[in-house]
Amino acid sequence: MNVRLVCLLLALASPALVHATSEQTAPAEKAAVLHPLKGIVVDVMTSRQALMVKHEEIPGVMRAMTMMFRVEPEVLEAVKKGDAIKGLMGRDEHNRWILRDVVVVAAAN
Ligand SMILES: [Cu+2]
Repeated sequence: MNVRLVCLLLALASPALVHATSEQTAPAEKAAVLHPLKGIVVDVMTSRQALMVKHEEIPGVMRAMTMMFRVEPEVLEAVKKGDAIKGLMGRDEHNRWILRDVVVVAAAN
């Protein structure tokens, strides 16, 4: 079997593989929907591995409010009270609110 034939077979096979994979993972993908969020860190809750964030409205998802988000441990070191942040909010596999890809857009004075 030459290389070109192998490539052709892979090209023919891959859409079917992608389709099968996306069907199997659809529920997880749905649970992992993330929405852009902007807000201010109200508190760094190290013991709960979470931030309390006063966030702006997320159109179609959530009104503006102050709420807790679980974050990666390194985020707890990278942000401080009063920082303006942006990130992606969603829910984890336990249905808890999470914030991912947290970036400080304006550090607290
Ligand atoms: Cu909220």
